[in-house]
Amino acid sequence: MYWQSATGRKITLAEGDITRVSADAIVNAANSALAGGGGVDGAIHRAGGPEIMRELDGIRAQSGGCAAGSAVATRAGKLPARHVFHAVGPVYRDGRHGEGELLASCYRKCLELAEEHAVETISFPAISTGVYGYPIEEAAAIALREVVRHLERPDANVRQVIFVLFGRNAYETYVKALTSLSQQPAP
Ligand code: AR6
Repeated sequence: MYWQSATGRKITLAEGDITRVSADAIVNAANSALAGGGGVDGAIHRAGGPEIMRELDGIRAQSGGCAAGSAVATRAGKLPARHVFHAVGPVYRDGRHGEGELLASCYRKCLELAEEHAVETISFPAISTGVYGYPIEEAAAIALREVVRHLERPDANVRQVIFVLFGRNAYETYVKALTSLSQQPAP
């Protein structure tokens, strides 16, 4: 399933493992210590090899880590990509602690990094919807809103965003969110 902007830029939804999908940049759902972990973070480090963690060690030594709502870039090791953008999503409490703004900010920061690195294709997992507990329906709406906004910018270099969703339920949730977004009249 996909969506296309008036300028021909695309959002694609895919079900699967993000480490198997080629893109100029792959987004990771990291933690603020940039220390690696389970979920998509574990899969990215396993598939990408130790080079990625070595680079993160350098970033950590310089700046101590990465705040929630932000992201840092490394090379991609053995992954089918040039860059990994390690985004730190919010831990979901009850939705009244700024979680929505922090999650939106993750997507904006990754898209900013994409523009800085002349990225044309970028893949995202559903940041914060695993261990961090963000309800996936709400997270999908935020992710799609931020990406559509970016792709509608006349000066955007990014031309394709791929959401790689882990499991049927996540995929179908995104399909619903994208369908309802496509049915809304243009602002
Ligand atoms: N490809 C695509 N999506 C995946 C994959 C994969 N290989 N594996 C899991 N997902 P999570 P978070 C989905 O927990 O909630 C880590 O330990 C998963 O089903 O990976 O942001 C970090 O180090 C879910 O929909 O990330 C942090 O400490 C989504 O990716 C913490 O977890 C995100 O789930 C971050 O938690």
